[in-house]
Amino acid sequence: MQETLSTARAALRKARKIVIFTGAGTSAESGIPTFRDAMTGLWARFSAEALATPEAFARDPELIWGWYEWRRAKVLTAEPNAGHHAIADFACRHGDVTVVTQNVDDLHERAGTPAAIHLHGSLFEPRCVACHRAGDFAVARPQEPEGGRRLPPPRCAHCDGMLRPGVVWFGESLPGAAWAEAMKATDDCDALIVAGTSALVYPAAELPVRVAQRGATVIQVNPHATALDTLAHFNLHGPAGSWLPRLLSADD
Ligand code: BJW
Ligand code: ZN
Repeated sequence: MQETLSTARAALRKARKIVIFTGAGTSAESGIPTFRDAMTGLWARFSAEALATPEAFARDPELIWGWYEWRRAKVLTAEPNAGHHAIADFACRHGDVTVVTQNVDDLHERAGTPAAIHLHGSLFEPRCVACHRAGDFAVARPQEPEGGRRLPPPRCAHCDGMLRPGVVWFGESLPGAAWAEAMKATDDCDALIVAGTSALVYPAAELPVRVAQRGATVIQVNPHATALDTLAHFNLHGPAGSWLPRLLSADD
């Protein structure tokens, strides 16, 4: 693995434009469960795929709002880990790095990454289902019961419509500007680092595939096998909090 690391670092040194593409595994060491981790408490009998849909919210808004408030509370009390910090330091040091994330938390920003592109929205930007204006959380809610609870969504200050989480659910389009920017950066880059994603969800999972298909370098960081293993030039098998600092450090 040491040799893989050295060769991957050498490839990065040669790259002018770099994209770092992250998924839920990047925040796992901050104590945020990944999307496909088994759920507990009120949500134990559901899969996340079944809850992250417009249909689930329409059917039972209190269940879905409660799930997102429980997750927002977890993020509010979490701290960025060594992987987030390594990415932020590298992005600030290097001339041309674009960070693209599928994560709905704000841990890249809190680690100091200047402008992460969020493909799947944010836990912190609710909006009105009726007039689509940005809304406010009724309460800061840093604490939620461990098992979670049902919660009624707050109402829009403008039209009294129901607020929904500002995330991208299955069957919904990705935010156009974020997707265009992510595609442009990946189509232009010399190397892409993909960390902590199962690469199962499209269209986001297309990004590393496009880079590999045109022959640019793909470096993957993940403790488990993914669909990208055969496609990546370098596979660093292990946690992002250990590998990213070693991959991205300034030391020779
Ligand atoms: C560690 C670690 C450590 C652990 N260190 N690593 C083409 C083919 C097939 C299907 C489709 C297709 N195109 C579109 C679709 C449908 C669908 C889709 O992709 N379905 C798949 C499940 C098959 N896509 C969509 O619906 C998208 N919209 C769309 O395409 O619009 C156009 C359209 C409209 C209508 C019809 C057709 C097309 C929207 C996708 C939105 C995804 N949103 C979610 C939820 C966000 C809100 C929320 O969080 O609740 O985004 S789904 C969920 O998955 C979330 C994540 O961002 C995303 C990716 O998950 P991620 O990050 O990879 O997490 P995990 O948990 O899967 O993996 C964690 C990884 O970390 C693992 O590999 C671990 O090993 C690793 N790990 N510890 C490093 N310490
Ligand atoms: Zn409204």
